[in-house]
Amino acid sequence: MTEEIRCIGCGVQIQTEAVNELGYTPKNALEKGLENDEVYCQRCFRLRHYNEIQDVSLTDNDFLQLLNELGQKDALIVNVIDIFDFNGSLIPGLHRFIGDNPLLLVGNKMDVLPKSLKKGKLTQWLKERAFEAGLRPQEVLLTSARKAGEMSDLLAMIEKYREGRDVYIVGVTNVGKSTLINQIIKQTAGVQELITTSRFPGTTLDKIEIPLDDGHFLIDTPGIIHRQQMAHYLGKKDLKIIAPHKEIKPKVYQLNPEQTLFLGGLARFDFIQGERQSFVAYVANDVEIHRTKLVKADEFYAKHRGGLLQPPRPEECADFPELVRFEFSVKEKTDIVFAGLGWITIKNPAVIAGWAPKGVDVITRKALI
Ligand SMILES: Nc1nc2c(ncn2[C@@H]2O[C@H](COP(=O)(O)OP(=O)(O)OP(=O)(O)O)[C@@H](O)[C@H]2O)c(=O)[nH]1
Ligand SMILES: [Mg+2]
Repeated sequence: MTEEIRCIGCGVQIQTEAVNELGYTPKNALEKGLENDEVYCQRCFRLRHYNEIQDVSLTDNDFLQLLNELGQKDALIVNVIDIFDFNGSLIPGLHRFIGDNPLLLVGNKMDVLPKSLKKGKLTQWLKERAFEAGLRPQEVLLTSARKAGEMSDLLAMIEKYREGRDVYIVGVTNVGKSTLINQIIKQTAGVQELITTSRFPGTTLDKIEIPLDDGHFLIDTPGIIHRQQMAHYLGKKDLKIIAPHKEIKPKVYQLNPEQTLFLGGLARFDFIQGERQSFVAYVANDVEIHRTKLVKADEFYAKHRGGLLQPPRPEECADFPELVRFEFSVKEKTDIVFAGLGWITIKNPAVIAGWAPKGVDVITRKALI
């Protein structure tokens, strides 16, 4: 019997027969890989060298099964969330899945938030929101997995709480779990970019076990894909535009009531009622914002979607869902969040509406900044 071989990049089981199926690796690539003890499947190879994604679909069932296993394990659970997309990166019911295991909550992608933001305040905000979501983490930490030199606090926490056990890194897709593990491997073993990471959702396909020095493992896991996220409705090129790569420059708009902002052609914000005030938009710097009068907004959108209002780019427009409206009456400083795109902060009482493509969540929350 041949031993099961796994791709070190994504965890998938390697096979050399079916070219179009998961885990395919040409025979000669497999032999070469085995010599170096580093086998990558063809999908990872393409992703790593050409940034090309081959679509696969993991089902939510696979993910649920993994979560169900967690409760039975005696392990430390590290839940990574994307601090830029807090609401979109919560795993519903996580606290029920982890049983009695200790939990660390890591707010990753700290680097995309404005530098002016105080870490202490952000950590506090994160703690409060986590508590509301039913999570009871031992510690809450902030990280930037892409940056070297910010891992020492996390490493110390992991050592403190794991007490000679395995460590599971869990979280929804794209929050940076694999990037975080790569950074840990780099700093502890000096190996670069071992696990495959990408801006596309669904990169890691199965568990990846990284041995620790006491015979236990640090385990990377595939992330669940939240269907109510903007990324689900965008093409690959547009995905690049909406995901912030570097520090977001907040954009401030002085609006009178009955004015509207368009976030590209992806979302819309109506200031319906209230005193003239400033609104601050936090979206990736490449997302262009346009202002118009509320009465003309429908017409403006119909005319300019795919043109002035991009993304979606023209060839994606036909498949792009219509915008759906959610109205809110805001009393205190509040963020209106467009899942996976960003948010707008409202300081003073106002009646507003947020529009997002059908299927994408629009919610309000206590202001982050
Ligand atoms: N700006 C920024 N980007 C990050 C950070 N960490 C990860 N990323 C980016 O986020 C994207 C997703 O990272 P991955 O590590 O593949 O995410 P994942 O959670 O492993 O995703 P799945 O394997 O699909 O579950 C990549 O484009 C990373 O470069 C960070 O700290 N800051
Ligand atoms: Mg991953």
